[in-house]
Amino acid sequence: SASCCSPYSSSSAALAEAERTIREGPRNDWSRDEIKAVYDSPVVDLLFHGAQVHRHVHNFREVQQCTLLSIKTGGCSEDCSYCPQSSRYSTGVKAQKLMSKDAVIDAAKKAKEAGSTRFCMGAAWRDTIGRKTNFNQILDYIKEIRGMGMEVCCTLGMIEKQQALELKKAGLTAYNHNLDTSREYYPNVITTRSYDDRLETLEHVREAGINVCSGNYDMKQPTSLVFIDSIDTLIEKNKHVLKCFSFNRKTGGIIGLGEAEEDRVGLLHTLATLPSHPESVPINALLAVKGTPLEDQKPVEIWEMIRMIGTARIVMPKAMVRLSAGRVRFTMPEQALCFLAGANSIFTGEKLLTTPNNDFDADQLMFKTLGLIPKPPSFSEDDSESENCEKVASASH
Ligand code: SAM
Ligand code: DTB
Ligand code: SF4
Ligand code: FES
Repeated sequence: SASCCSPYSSSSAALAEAERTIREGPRNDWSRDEIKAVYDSPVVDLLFHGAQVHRHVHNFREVQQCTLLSIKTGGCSEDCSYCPQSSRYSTGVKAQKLMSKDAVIDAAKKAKEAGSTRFCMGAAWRDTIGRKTNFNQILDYIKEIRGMGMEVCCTLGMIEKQQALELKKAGLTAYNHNLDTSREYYPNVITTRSYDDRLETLEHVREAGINVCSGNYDMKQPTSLVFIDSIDTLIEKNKHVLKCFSFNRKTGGIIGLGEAEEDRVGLLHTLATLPSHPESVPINALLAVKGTPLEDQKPVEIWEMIRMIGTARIVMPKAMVRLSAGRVRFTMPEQALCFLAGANSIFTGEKLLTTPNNDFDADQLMFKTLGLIPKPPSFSEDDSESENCEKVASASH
């Protein structure tokens, strides 16, 4: 692109867009070319201006630690070509049933003791349709772990709106559902569901928040409502009257699948132009697992991670940008660059879902060496939220 071509020019799209973001706040009318220009900026600019936006919007040294647990492993009917849990590939991952309550709560307690503030449960399912018993069990796990003072999030595949409402009511902090790659590249990676199927689930999760809100604003102060064109700006501008405003969506992607840079830009563009930015954006680097169709992919380089993270930070300033799978391959100085570019969340604990993660001791040392601060859990201002959601959830039956 024209914005970054002269070797003698010190201006870049990363600089211009970071300044605009700081001046005008988040926006979701990005064009693909604008995002491409940020992505193509010199790496040092992505590092510096990513850091600028990061420290303007967040507590710069704070990094969220969250622990993953695979509560239902393997035997998945989908064909995601990166995934060791698909039943179509021989990866040595054994299919298991949903873990018992005791085992899950025990793992959450251990994670909390180790300093984690968010507990994430993953299930290898295409969707939750027809899994009522298991789904209800998971609602119970969520309530219990939330009651321990941790943020709880989960990723269970595709869900319907009613289920999103029930999750919200149980106290779920966020729902994770990745778009993974660009719309164009998607069919090369997954054939058993479409990009639009994924977007639809994200929409259900978003609507669960909006419904809750629209049933829940304080009618005693109607004059303080500011009406704006879209429901998102309406919610944003009326936070003071709307007791709970949006259900957190967590959606990101995975790089190193053989996609072109254009596809990475395409993914970031889709995310940054959602009706509201995701609460959190996981950036995964493929962990090539033996037995999957992607077992021989070339490992992602640190510079590719930095480009993704810095661009995500500049175009979605408020989101938590998560340095997710693949971190185990990066050294401490390499991870330091990711934090500088704008990453502010990681997965800690010995395992991700099925693959090994960074050592507990190595992560402790990294926090100490780099001067990182563990991010405390944050809950919505109003804790009667789940009560209100209950009304809406039962009303919409
Ligand atoms: N079944 C659920 C779903 O598909 O939404 C949740 C679990 S799935 C493992 C969550 C995400 O982990 C995927 O969308 C992908 O981005 C990431 N992931 C899975 N396998 C990976 C691998 N081998 N390397 C890096 N990231 C991976
Ligand atoms: C996400 O984007 N990455 C995490 C979490 N969300 C669920 C999962 C990574 C899984 C890596 C492969 C595995 O351990 O099985
Ligand atoms: Fe199943 Fe999720 Fe793995 Fe795809 S990524 S095979 S849906 S567990
Ligand atoms: Fe919970 Fe990602 S699945 S933080």
